[in-house]
Order: sequence, then structure tokens, then C-alpha cells
Amino acid sequence: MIQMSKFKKSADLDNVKMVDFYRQMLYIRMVSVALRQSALKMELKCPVHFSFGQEATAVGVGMNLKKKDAIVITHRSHAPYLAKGGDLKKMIAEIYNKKDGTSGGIGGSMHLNSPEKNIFCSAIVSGGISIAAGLALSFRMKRKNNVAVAFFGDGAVEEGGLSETLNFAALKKLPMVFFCENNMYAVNSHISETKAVHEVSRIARAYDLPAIRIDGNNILEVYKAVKTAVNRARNSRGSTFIEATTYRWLEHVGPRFDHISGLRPEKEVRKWISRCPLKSYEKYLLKKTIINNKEISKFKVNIERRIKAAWEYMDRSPYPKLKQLEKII
Ligand SMILES: Cc1ncc(C[n+]2csc(CCOP(=O)(O)OP(=O)(O)O)c2C)c(N)n1
Ligand SMILES: [Mg+2]
Repeated sequence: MIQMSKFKKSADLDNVKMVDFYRQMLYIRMVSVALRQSALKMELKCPVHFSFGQEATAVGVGMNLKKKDAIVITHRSHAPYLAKGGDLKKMIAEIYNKKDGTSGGIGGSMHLNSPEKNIFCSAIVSGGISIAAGLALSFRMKRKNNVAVAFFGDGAVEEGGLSETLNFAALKKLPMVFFCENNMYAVNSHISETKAVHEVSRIARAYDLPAIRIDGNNILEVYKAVKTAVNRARNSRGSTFIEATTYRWLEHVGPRFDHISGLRPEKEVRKWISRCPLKSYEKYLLKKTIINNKEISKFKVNIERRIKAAWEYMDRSPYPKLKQLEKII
């Protein structure tokens, strides 16, 4: 089993930034908890792919990007959307299928698009990777100093779209980052059942792209790897492939654990929960006295307030009219 790496502070990081990482992960976790409670009560009808356990990957990317940089996210959308600065109110409204959501309430959790913040979402497995390449190409053609990041899961690796895009990005030296969250499962299939090569970053080396495998539960490691990749892209040195190993705690879609139904070994799930990216980082920050419990409580109060405001916004928003749906189909 993949071992968790140690937190190592790099010289370019100050305490303010290190606390920001924590606050962002906490924010994403608390939003997920609130949504999970709604889903368990059956208040929330929209299918939701939760990211419990995958907060460090989202934040490590988001903290490296500027507003005009682009991300293309997947069905597991909430964490990267929020980490890139996506509007919480619009996200909650969308997930509840309300008119003021990111896609007018007719898309749901898998359509968290926010073009004004350069956040694009595609739930077609591997489909978003070539969209990110298109965005990267447009940055190049318009001589903009921006970067496009494609988020995808290990399940996208054996899709043709990835290979085609790797070739194109390498050939054109696109300002792009291939960011694979390898959580070792695509729905209920473990990588050992679906892939000849488990270390998926090796695939990128066939295209002569720099590729790195990192501990996706270690925020400092993710931040550092993405920083290097984004700098390469901004300096016209081309694309990088990052494989961040991690684990999703809950079932593929929905608010429950799936080891109860025998879909994954309970021991494995428990092991990964003990490597919680948020709790382990919190422990590190407390030990180094970079943060204290009083500050953590303050953050929690503030985030609770934002969550409450987002739910109120969603409550006030009407459902979209049927006509709106007819416009699309
Ligand atoms: C082209 C395509 N095939 C199948 C699906 C159904 N589907 C949705 S998510 C998923 C698994 C994705 O696994 P992975 O890429 O590892 O992402 P994870 O859910 O682990 O985050 C599948 C097969 C789809 N959305 N698109
Ligand atoms: Mg996966």
C-alpha cells in the first residue's frame, strides 16, 4: 500500500500561506459535511460524487492558480471548483437544481461551470482533458500567460482521449498540467482489475513529458509539484503530468460508505481515513505552533456562516421553468 509522506516546509512558504492551505481544506470538508447531511436526510435529490479524503489535491492545485488560469473538472467537481474560487452560493443552488445555480439549475452537481472564473466541468470520463488542451492552445494563440489544468481520475487513463491529448500537448508544448487524482478506484473497479500499468504517470513518459507521482494526501507535496508544473507551463516549457495518489472515503456516488455493502475492504477504508489529508495537516500545524485551536474554532464559525448564507440563497432561488430545459433539448 502507498505510504503517506512526511510534511516538509519548503523555503518559499510562509505561515500565512500554510494556514491558508488548511483553511481552504477545512472549508471544502465542512461544505461536504453539510451536503452529506442533506443527502442522508434525502433533502438533496441530485446525485453527488463526494471528495471526502481528496481535499489536498484540489487545494494544492487551486492555490497555485490565478483567476485567468483555467481548470477543467470532472463529475467529482465540488472540491476543485471551490479551491479555484468558485462561488459557494451558486454551487449549492446548482446542486439543489435552483435557477440561480451555476448552470441555471438544470445541470446539477456534475455541471459546475463558471466561465467567468475559468472553471469548466465535464462529467464525460476523460472528456475534459482535451477541453483543457483547447484552452491551453487558446492561451498560446492569444499570447496569454495562462495555464490550463485538466483534472481527471485514474478511470480516465485507459480512455483514448488521454493518449490523444498527451501527444498533442507534448507536440505543441501546451501550457497545460495533466492532473490525475489516482484514488485507485473507478466506480467499484480497483486499478489492479483494469490497468496493466498501475503507476499511471509512467504513461506520460512515453510522450517525453515530465511526469511525477506524489502523495496526494500531503498538501505541501501537492502544492510544490503543481507550482513547478505551473511555472514550466507559464514559461513556455510545456506540459507536465502529475499523478497524485489519494483515496475517496465514500461510495462512488452518494453519501454512504460502500465497504458496508462489501464493495471495498473495510480495513483499507479505515487505513486511508487514518491518513486524512486535513487532520494530518492540522496535527502538523498545531505541533509546529503555526496554528492554535482558538484560530481553528474561529475558522469554523466563519465557514459555518458562509454555509448558512449559501443555503439561504439556494432556498430563496426558484426552480427553473420547464421552458429553460426545452431550450436545450
Ligand atoms: C465516457 C464515460 N464512460 C463512463 C462514464 C460513467 N462513469 C462516471 S464516473 C466513472 C468512473 C470514473 O472513475 P475515475 O476517473 O477514477 O474518477 P473517480 O470517480 O475515482 O474520481 C464512470 C465509469 C462516464 N461518465 N463517461
Ligand atoms: Mg478513481
